[in-house]
Amino acid sequence: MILHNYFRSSTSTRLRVALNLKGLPYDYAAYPLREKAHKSHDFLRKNPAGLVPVLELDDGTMLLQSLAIIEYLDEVHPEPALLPADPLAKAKARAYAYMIACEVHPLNNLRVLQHIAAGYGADADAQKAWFTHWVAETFQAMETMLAAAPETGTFCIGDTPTLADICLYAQVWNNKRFGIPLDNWPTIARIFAACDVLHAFRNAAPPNQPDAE
Ligand SMILES: N[C@@H](CCC(=O)N[C@@H](CS)C(=O)NCC(=O)O)C(=O)O
Repeated sequence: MILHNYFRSSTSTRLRVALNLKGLPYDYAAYPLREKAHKSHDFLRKNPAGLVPVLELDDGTMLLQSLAIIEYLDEVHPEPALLPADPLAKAKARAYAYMIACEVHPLNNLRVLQHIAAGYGADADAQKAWFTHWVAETFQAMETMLAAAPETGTFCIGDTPTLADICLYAQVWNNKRFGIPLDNWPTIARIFAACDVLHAFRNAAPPNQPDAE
């Protein structure tokens, strides 16, 4: 498999963690977003939406959307499971994942920050305030939920990492770019730290990628 991705992309980090947890080897193809490598003709043939990551399977199939790809990997390579088997626990794991993937990441994506800069005059400080606002909205709610939920363990759901932790871990790395501390969210900080000591997570972190700057 070839992972078409970028070290700083949090959706790419999600996929790298999932591949590592499953023990699946892949070739790393880097697309520097600031240089618009993801808008090249070559990449747009892989994903017409011009977004990373794309997972190219051995038969040339291009898989898009990090959560869809992770669920595909989980079905084809079931061990270790990245979603709980119990339907209720599975729904809760997905809910945390979607809180980040649907309610934080799309608002803070590079193209959104570039759009509010170019179209609405948002300078670096305004972009940071925007990014921080959307993180805080969801992280505060997640912290409240995780601190209260009986199923919260070492990780978001129990004591093994799931899709929820994968999304949490990648988003916290994204937050670091804007200097957002975790002080107000101690349960999230604890879960991030529990992930970060695992090789599968740490190895997937942005600074540990071949294209890291
Ligand atoms: N929902 C998609 C989002 C993919 C996405 O937005 N990727 C970002 C990097 S994290 C990207 O390619 N951004 C390029 C841009 O904004 O121009 C997924 O989960 O795969």
